This record gives sequence, C-alpha cells and structure tokens, in this order.
Amino acid sequence: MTDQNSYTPPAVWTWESDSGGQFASINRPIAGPTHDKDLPVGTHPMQLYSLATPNGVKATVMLEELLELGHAGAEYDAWLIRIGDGDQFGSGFVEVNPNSKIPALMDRSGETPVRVFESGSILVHLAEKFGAFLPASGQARTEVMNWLFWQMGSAPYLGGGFGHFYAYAPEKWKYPIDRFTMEAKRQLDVLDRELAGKTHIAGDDYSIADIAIWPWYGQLVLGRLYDAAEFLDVTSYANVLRWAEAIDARPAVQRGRMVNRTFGKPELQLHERHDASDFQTRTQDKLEPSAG
Ligand SMILES: N[C@@H](CCC(=O)N[C@@H](CS)C(=O)NCC(=O)O)C(=O)O
Repeated sequence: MTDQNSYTPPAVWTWESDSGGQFASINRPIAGPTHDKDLPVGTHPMQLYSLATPNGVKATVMLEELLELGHAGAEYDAWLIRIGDGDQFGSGFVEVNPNSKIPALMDRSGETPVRVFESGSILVHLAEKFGAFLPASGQARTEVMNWLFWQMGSAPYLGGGFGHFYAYAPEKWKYPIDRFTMEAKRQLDVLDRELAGKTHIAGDDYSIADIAIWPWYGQLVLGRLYDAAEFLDVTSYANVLRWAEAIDARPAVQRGRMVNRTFGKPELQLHERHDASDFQTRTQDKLEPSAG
C-alpha cells in the first residue's frame, strides 16, 4: 500500500543529521569517540558509568542487591553519563564500551582493571564474581540464562520498536505502532504464561533474569514506561503485575532505581552514588516514571 507519505529509498543512504524524533541529536551512523574526555575514577572496586534508563537500572539494582547480601566487594561509584548530551561518545567512555551505550562497568578489584559492557554481561560478571543470583551449574543455571538472553533479544522490540514509535517518533504512524504493539503484547503474554506457575521468571529463586527483565517489562506494567499502560491493557497480564509489584518492593530495587537518575522528582534523583549513606537524603517511595 502506498500513500503520499511513502518513501522510495535512494540507491545509497546518506545521513541527514536532523532526522527528527526525540533522540535525533545523538543518533549517528558511525561509531567511535567524538571528543577527548577521561572518565572519573572513585575509590571503590566497581566503577559504573551509567544513567537510570531500564538498561542502566539493571546494573544498579544488581550492585545494590549484592550489597544487601553483604558483599562489600560490590561497593561502587556510579558516575553519571548524560546520553542526551553525548557523554557516551567521550574517548574514556568509548574505551570502556566501544558500543557507546550505558551501562558500562570497570571492575577494578583485581590487579588489572576489567572492562564490562552490555548489561547482560555486567549481570553475569557480577553474579559469577559473588556467587549470587545465578546457579553455578545445571538446568537451573541454563534456565536463568535462557531468560537473560530472552530479555537481550526481546527488549529492543519493546524499546527501539514499540517505545520509539508510540512515544518518541516525530509523528504517529499506524504501521510501526501496530507491528511493535503486537510484539510487545506477545512478549508480555510469554511472561504472563511463564509466571502463572512460578514466583520468579526462571523458577522459585530471584535471579539475574528477573533483574534484567523487570526494569523493562515490570516497569511497563507498572505504568512507568512510555505512558502506555492503558494502551497495552497491562492489567490483563495479572501474573506479570504480581511479579512486578513484588520486585518493586525490594529495598535494593528502590535504591537501584534512584542511582544516576536525572528525571522525576528532584528529591528522588541520586545523580551519582559513592556511598550507601548517599541514599539517606532521598525518599524511597513513590518513584516517578522511568525513561526508556
Ligand atoms: N544491549 C545494551 C543496550 C544499552 C542501551 O541501549 N543503552 C542506551 C540507553 S538505554 C544508550 O546508552 N543509548 C545511547 C546511544 O544510543 O547513544 C545493554 O543491554 O547494555
């Protein structure tokens, strides 16, 4: 079907930097740094460079959960990367993550610093290092990995597909909204059916699979992403809602959501986290919607 808005691609695509939409200023077709800028380094073993988007929240929730379990080695400095300002294209950040996306972690606990990028890799790295939230072997470990990788493959359709065209694109187009709404709802149904018989997504135990999936799908059904709860009829996914609310109540999750947060109520934003006491000035309830 064609109409007056249809587009005939040229033989070779060229970059029009002002392509419109909320993230037009940072979208580019090339990788690598745009400017020289070293990253700050604090005193703790873990140095996190991030922002409280759903992908960033995975890392801060994991670190806070580890601290909650008493793993002092998970103490961290969380430095703010303002992706809207292009901080992810600074030379220091690109050295830690050549893909220029938050979250990025430097594990400085050993003799040689280890860079860790991709939120899934950060979760596995920390889980293995501290022996927590990931079974050591066997079927239980595989099931956690199944769901962790499910999140990595699925969320781009929710964020880059549904969220982009429903909330961020410069105009509303029915075709992509229909396509990605269908997929977002299918994914919610996958989770809902699984969670019908389980407390957590990979079984009875809370795991890095829940920590990866909750910031996206949990916060979606809690009405914090894209203002889309009614549109997606999230109350029809009762098992996902029950799971999302239970995780939302965890103290480490409430703290993790605040770290590197630059939106919502100012008193709930902890732009940088360098010590557990940094949270004391913050109220831990009634957090506002998340960016996604
Ligand atoms: N697959 C990556 C996705 C990370 C990602 O997309 N991060 C976004 C924020 S949620 C970002 O840094 N965007 C900056 C940009 O695209 O320039 C992960 O899970 O870590």
